[in-house]
Amino acid sequence: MMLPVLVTGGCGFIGSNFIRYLLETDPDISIVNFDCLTYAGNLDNLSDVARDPRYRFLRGDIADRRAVREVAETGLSTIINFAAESHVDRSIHDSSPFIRTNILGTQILLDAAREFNVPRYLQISTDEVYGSLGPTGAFTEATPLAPNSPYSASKAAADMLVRSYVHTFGLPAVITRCSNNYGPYQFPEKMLPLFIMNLLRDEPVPVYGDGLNVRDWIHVRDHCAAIDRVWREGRVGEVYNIGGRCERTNLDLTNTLLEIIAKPRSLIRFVRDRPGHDRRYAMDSTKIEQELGWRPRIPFEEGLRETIHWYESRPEWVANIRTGVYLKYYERQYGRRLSDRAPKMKFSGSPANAKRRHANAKSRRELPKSKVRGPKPKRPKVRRAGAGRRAG
Ligand code: NAD
Ligand code: TDX
Repeated sequence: MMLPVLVTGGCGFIGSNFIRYLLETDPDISIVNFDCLTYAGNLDNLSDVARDPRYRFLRGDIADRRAVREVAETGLSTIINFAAESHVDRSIHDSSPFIRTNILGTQILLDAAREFNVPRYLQISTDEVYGSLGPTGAFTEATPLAPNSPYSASKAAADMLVRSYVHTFGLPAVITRCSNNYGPYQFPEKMLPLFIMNLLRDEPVPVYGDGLNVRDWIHVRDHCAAIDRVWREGRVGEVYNIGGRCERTNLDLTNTLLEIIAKPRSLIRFVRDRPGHDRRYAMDSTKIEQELGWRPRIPFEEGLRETIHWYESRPEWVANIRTGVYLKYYERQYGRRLSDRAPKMKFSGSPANAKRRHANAKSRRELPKSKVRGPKPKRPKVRRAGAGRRAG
């Protein structure tokens, strides 16, 4: 039997789909899933395959050098690194875990691959490392990296490390960069599962800014098929872009969801924008299509319907996630945004816009005065006598 493939982050969205894909398509495969189970890691995602003799779960942190060495010294045929902090909004709140896992963790995996002569290393990266596009064109593998969020900066740093290990040490590594994935088992902090789950509960959906940001959507199964090709046949030292050829504005996508789930447009809320929000992503996947014969196969509407149905028919999976920690995150991310929302979509949350919003609401009598909140006046920083000391 072949040495195992080490899949890191296999309890997350794409990793769990990829493990299931490998088990379905390769009878001779042997997989070790190495995951430290952050908030996004979920053993339920693989409960159906947990007893498969070709699969083993090992709880471990890729930023823990000793733990990584221990698993690598047992012998591996490949390392496929999915493990990451993956949500842009969380990276804006606190980038520290992103630096630790995405950069340090990648470095530790690369060192282990070198030390134990692992014959293949695949880094799962993202379109976001290229930055943001104008209204036309698409990212190619030659597009310079220009990450705009702490998340994408940490992924770009990891890509640069991989590149340097190929160049300096001859490490047999390859990088894939994919666009926005959708499908089953996605944690509902990302737009699609969040919106689907909210709509199924008749709750509002928070669209950032004007809703005209564009993403290139791909079904996770198409992404898994592409990773499988690149892992087996991709050329060492190369980058392969993977895209769905499916650009949609967030607003178009939201309207499609409303139509499929049969919910009213009144559930749309235009809320304060994500800081530094990239306007448009689009991937040119010509290279993987021509070199490796891959192309996306799942039509978007079909994949979307199937995905909605999946969330609808998994109330237990959803209930296990919608616990206190998730609700606390939701409140932090959306509580203020939803109560501050603009009455008209075209205004964003800048102070100047808040003034216009206020005036607009008053003149149209759209909002009761008490509900219109402008930016809070800045309070002077005055230290109260005795502040910081406990009354004793
Ligand atoms: P996810 O957040 O759903 O899952 C991440 C997984 O990594 C979780 O199981 C988590 O427990 C694990 N993990 C986190 N830190 C770890 C650590 N220090 N050690 C071990 N395990 C750790 O992410 P996802 O959406 O499945 O993304 C997987 C990969 O694909 C990421 O590298 C991401 O950057 C990349 N990617 C994602 C998308 C997308 O649309 N979701 C698109 C392109 C690329
Ligand atoms: O509540 C929301 N409202 C909203 O309008 C959320 C969560 C998102 N959005 C917008 C922001 C984006 O324009 O929807 C779009 C998609 O947002 P996310 O689902 O957060 O994805 P994105 O920021 O595009 O990044 C995703 O694709 C690339 C993944 O999260 C990354 O891990 C991947 O690298």
